[in-house]
Amino acid sequence: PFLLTLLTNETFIKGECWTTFIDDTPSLFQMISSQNRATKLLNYLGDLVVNGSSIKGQAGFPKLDTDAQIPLIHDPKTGEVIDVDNAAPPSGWRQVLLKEGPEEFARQVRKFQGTLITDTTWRDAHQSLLATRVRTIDLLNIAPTTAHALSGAFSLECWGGATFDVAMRFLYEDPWQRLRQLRKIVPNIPFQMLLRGANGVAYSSLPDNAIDHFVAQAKETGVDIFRVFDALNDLDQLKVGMDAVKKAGGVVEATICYSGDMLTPGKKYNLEYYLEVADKIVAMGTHFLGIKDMAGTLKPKAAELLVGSIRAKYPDLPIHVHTHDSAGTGVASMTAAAKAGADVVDAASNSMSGMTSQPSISAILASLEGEVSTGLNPELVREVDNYWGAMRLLYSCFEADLKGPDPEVYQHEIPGGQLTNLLFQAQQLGLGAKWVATKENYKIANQLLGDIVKVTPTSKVVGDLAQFMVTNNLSKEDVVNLAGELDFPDSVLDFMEGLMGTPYGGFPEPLRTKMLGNKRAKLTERPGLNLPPVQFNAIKEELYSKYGTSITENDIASYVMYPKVFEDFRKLLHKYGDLSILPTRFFLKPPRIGEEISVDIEQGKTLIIKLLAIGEINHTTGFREVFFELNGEMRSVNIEDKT
Ligand code: 3PY
Ligand code: ZN
Repeated sequence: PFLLTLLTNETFIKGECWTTFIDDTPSLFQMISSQNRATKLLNYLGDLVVNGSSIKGQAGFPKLDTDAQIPLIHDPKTGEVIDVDNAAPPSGWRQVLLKEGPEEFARQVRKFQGTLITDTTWRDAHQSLLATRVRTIDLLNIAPTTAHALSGAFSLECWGGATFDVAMRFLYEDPWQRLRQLRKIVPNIPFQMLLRGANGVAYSSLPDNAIDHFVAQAKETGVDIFRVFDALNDLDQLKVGMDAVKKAGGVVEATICYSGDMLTPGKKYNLEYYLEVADKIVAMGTHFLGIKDMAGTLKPKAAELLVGSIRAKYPDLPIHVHTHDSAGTGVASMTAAAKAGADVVDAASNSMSGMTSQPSISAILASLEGEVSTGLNPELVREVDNYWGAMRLLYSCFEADLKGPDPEVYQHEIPGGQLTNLLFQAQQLGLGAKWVATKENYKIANQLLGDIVKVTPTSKVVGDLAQFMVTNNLSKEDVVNLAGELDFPDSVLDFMEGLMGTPYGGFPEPLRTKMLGNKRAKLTERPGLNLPPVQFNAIKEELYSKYGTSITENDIASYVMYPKVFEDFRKLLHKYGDLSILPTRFFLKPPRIGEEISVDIEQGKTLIIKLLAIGEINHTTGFREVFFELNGEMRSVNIEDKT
């Protein structure tokens, strides 16, 4: 049809005005562009049909075989259905932030009579339960409803942590586009991200100017509140992230990472230690103090003691507590934190809560009912969750299938997201029987490394060492005795070199010296001081020459954070186009013959695609022709059969 349109275009026939032809006939070129996009999409679907899903970590197909329904939510006063697509959402805490700025916003949150809620469903909950695989389209679909139903929330945690690289690496989507699109739909609830201090959203330190650039982009694209942590509670490393947020004008939530159960006598990380870290963070200047219990080892009594002690010392400091429900005490711990004076606690939508995720939002509201107000309406919260129940089925192929709480978390101290990840890996490798050995060796690896605070990236170091020990059948003594000869995982050597900062109490010796040998030097100061600054102009030139001038500052930030991941993502984008528009069912599972797929490629433009037939393999080329109907017309694509 394009050729036909072109050949019948009068200007084209007359051969007139070539220079203005493009400007005068934009519809023709929009047509080329959308046909091009449609062809790329058919190539993805064709590949899915012939070769199956290429999504890493996918086991089986979604259990949901229909479109998920968007739940209707009701006005609490009138009982009428809220028209979420057309009615503006009620103003929320973001309006306070935009009007008053970060300091006054923090003051007003502190003054709120009660405890507010951060909903982590869009970030940590799916990072912890579904291998971070929830796609943008499924967040966008529920965003208008969420903006209404959770308008009183402190924040939606929706970005950062593992979502950044997983989006490009495994979902073939642009994380910045996700943020921008969500921001447009949710103008009223602050957006929160997780920033790994001087590591940005990567696994070891980056040059300081890379962190500044990344954070400025994140703020500009839609993040309001930055939960900044350092995996070793190394304050020099933490400060890099905090300073970047301050420069960008964001809300700083500098965070203490809570490791292990401080109520157990003799623990390295005890109340005294945490109060000392809190003092130093307060002295550096932060809008909020975060407490991040990444493994879920903060028992209710410890929450009461820790939050209560900080509250007594700093009556005006807003405190935000984060936990995981791995041991099953999440609701009790958050309730205790709220009663001890926490201003904000984290929770996840019910169907996305529990176990390695955050505790259930409705259970927390019920526990606090009549005693502590939260600014949320329990009915609306419940209504939104119907959607997440369906999402759990849609993403069933990424479930680690944890069946219940793991009280052993007080011993192994594995962070929530990592616990499911390790279990999932053990199952996929057919090493289910080695799961107990993995947990046991995780404890041993932690001791070998000097009992460190474990959260990304240091938790990966401990996990990698544990798996290395299991795979190579090494005991604690073997690691110590053979340290100079063994070929340790890179992450372990990075940690020992000092590329993730310095652990409290120093590095384990003589193990560090033996492991590093003459392969690596020992850093004596924070890594960012030695890393050469990123040459942004040179990078821009390089990316322009590879991908053209449509490269944005967001792209540059992605490249600086994950060069290879970004380049691989661009290759896929070139091959398949923007796949974020494809409904998840058909992103993960081939359509059946005759099944209709509806894809909104842009506002007001929908493609209706139907798989018609799969051709025989051509034994000379190894390709198959796959036939589709696209908006009523027959189209075919040639796909290499790799099976
Ligand atoms: C991350 O860094 O991704 C985390 O979720 C740490 O808890
Ligand atoms: Zn977490």
